[in-house]
Amino acid sequence: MTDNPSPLKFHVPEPEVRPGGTPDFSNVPIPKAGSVDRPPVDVDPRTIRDLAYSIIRVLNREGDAVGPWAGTLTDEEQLEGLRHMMTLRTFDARMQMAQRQGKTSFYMQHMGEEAVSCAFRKALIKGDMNFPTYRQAGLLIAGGYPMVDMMNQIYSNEKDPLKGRQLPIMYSAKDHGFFSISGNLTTQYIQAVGWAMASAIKGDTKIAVGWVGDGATAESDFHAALVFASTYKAPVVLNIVNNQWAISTFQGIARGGSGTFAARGLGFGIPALRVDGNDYLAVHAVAKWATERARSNLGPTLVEYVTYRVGAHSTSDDPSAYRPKTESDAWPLGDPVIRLKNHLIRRGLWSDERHKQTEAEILEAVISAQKEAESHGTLHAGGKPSTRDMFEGVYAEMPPHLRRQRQKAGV
Ligand SMILES: Cc1ncc(C[n+]2csc(CCOP(=O)(O)OP(=O)(O)O)c2C)c(N)n1
Ligand SMILES: [Mg+2]
Repeated sequence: MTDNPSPLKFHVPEPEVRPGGTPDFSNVPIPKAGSVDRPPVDVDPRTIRDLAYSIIRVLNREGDAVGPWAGTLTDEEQLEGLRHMMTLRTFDARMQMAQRQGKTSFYMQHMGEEAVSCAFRKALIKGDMNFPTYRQAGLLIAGGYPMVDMMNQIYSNEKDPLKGRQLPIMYSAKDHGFFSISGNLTTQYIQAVGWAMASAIKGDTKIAVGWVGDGATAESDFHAALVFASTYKAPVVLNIVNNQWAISTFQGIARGGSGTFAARGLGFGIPALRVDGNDYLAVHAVAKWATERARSNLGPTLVEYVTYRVGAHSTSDDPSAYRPKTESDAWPLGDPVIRLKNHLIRRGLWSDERHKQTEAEILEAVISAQKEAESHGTLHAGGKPSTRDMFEGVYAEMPPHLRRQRQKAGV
């Protein structure tokens, strides 16, 4: 023991830059597209630990699809993928505006992250269940869920499938493999593992997918989910969407001393991959790999999507208070819509003219859904769910205190 011990220090990670500074992403090394091996799905996890520290990429700077992860989608599927991402972006823009017009109290956008949920959805089959966060509406858009039902929920109007009982954008659609979103972050991660275990216990063939943001991995539920998933080799894919920010907190706080978020899986013996989240083709290829593992009784896979949240956290947030305004322009993995568009143009399957025309068609379809939804009411105008609905559908049998309250309300 020393007689004069030095004072102990406490460490708080700091982002590279603050507002007014020059954006710097030198902490995000970007491997060349096509440079990461694609192991067989039954690989021994101990031999692919490096995949938790690299980034699987398919689309290169020139817009070519290269390397062993390329080739999981047909031309038609790629064109459809582009349309899904464009639809989500337009949907977001219209709903963001609707919030500013007072038609809903709240909205959350996906700008920059469209590839993650849109491409992942295409690796799933009917009956599989997602346990999403609020930033995976692409699962619904790419799964063909009606936009008008999403808008009815956002407006909490008389056709709201959830009857005004959920915060706007916290959808729930069992038939579309979309478990009810919880505002309490990361509760869904353990639920995903539990659902997957139940599916296996029943001898079913359906798999589960858990979703979490970089910030919310700091919740205890994240770690508990990994324990159960690894011990019982649950048929689940565990996704981490690392969009660099958790409201105003940069990813370094939740990541702490760990090399990457994906690397958290290694201590549990769970195969862990990092993928370019702005590369539709790479996201799909990794989603196929991970879902095939789950379907083949090979157990869980942890996937980190490296992406960037271009927009504000929500309509209640102002990012200029905590990051440089130009930071999104400096993001080294580009824009997912533009990257897939350029790839399709390079292959002669698409053109700038067709892109503009499709943008106009999508805008028209979104506006038409919006008009229909608004005819059923918005936050402060028109039809609303009935007061009676507030009491229904929560308990199988209504408890006495709720019955009394309902009688008092006269409904
Ligand atoms: C348990 C819990 N803690 C805190 C919050 C408040 N909160 C809502 S979103 C959010 C940030 C989450 O960031 P991240 O997980 O990175 O997801 P992102 O919004 O970036 O997609 C916080 C702190 C909450 N809803 N639940
Ligand atoms: Mg985040």
